[in-house]
Amino acid sequence: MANYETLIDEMVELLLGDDPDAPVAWAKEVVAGDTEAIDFFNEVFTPAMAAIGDKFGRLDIFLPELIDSAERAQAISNDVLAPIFEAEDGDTQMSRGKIVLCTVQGDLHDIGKNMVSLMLQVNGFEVIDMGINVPPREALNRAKEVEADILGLSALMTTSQPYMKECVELRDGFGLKENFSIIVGGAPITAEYTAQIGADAFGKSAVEAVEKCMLLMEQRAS
Ligand code: B1M
Repeated sequence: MANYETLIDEMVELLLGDDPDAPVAWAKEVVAGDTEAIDFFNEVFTPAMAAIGDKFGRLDIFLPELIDSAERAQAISNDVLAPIFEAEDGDTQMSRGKIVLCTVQGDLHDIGKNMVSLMLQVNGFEVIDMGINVPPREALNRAKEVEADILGLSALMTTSQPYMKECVELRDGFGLKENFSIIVGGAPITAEYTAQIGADAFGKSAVEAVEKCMLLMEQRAS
């Protein structure tokens, strides 16, 4: 049984250490051992990034270190985890549904959103990823234009969260509620906030985002 606390500490140390290549080499070893890639992502990678965020919030580290650690984390995600999840790919012949996905306006964080995108794709969803800093109207227009089933919104900052609310209000105001559902997620987002803004679903993690999107598709079909 892996000791996640120790692995979290090791990952944080390597993300902030002198050797930029060490985190990828270390992560490869960890997932080659007795830790499943998905458990590594949920129980080590994501909490380690939260710990990096806490250090930044406490001024233990500064922006250059935050940027370097994010690049190293993205490399673990792209070079170690993504190939494993892609290899475990399910039945991609069948499309479970079409999802327009983006990080909302004012927000440049995309490590989590990219993992959500990957997980949705390997589980058979067609994902149209609009990237980061996407204004509400652009997101809604794209969802309408491509006849999406679901619009997925990611936000990592309290300052960008209100754009999720704006997306829901605009969708409902334009009479598009029947056209597509809205799922929201990101570190500061909660089920309470989701209900408060009238979004249709909340994903706490990339895995939960897939489960919730499947549920939304079932609800839309019934
Ligand atoms: Co920034 N940052 N950052 N940052 N950053 C946070 C978010 C912060 C909480 C750190 C802190 O101070 N404690 C803080 C926000 C505070 C607040 O909101 N009040 C913050 C700040 C302040 C900033 C800047 C303002 C710093 C500055 O410039 N002075 C700046 C803002 C830039 C901007 O967006 N306009 C900034 C910049 C950056 C970097 C560019 C350096 C880098 C991002 C690189 C990138 O994304 N390409 C970065 C990082 C890495 C972080 C932290 C440390 C880690 C984020 C991350 O990648 N987590 C973050 C601290 C934290 O999150 N606690 C922080 C790992 C990732 C796997 O988790 O994204 O939560 P997460 O995604 C999860 C789930 O949330 C969920 O699934 C994912 C996988 O399981 N999920 C969804 C996510 N989206 C979903 C969508 C769904 C469903 C589920 O449905 C559609």
